[in-house]
Amino acid sequence: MPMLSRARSFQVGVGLGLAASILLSGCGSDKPKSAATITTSHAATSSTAAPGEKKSAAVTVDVDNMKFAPAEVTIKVGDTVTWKFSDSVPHSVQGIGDRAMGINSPIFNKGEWSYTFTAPGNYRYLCSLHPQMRGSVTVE
Ligand SMILES: [Cu+2]
Repeated sequence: MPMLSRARSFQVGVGLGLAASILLSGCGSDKPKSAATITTSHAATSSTAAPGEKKSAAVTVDVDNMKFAPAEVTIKVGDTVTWKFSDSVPHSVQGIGDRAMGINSPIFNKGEWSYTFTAPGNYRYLCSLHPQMRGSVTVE
């Protein structure tokens, strides 16, 4: 009797070595590579590391070259925005709509004008002489 010892069951056990299934997803935390945001020069106001006392901050918007820069700023309630007029032609800051009624500067050739925002919301404004010049202040 031939001993049929050839019970070779080649189980092709290709154990899928769990390779390369780890998606390295935990890298870039704060590095948006798309340089799409133009309005973030100093949109963030002061450091929030003032324990206890609520300190108001100041943000400056440059009015030059026929535009407000940055055109959009974000501040907190109680913060002050100062518009700094430096252009060769006069400009002003005039709020758009009821909410922004209080924003109404004289016409400046040179100088600064400030406004303190006391209620949250989004405030849009323009230059009364050049209505294409637009800006907004978001108060959080
Ligand atoms: Cu203007």
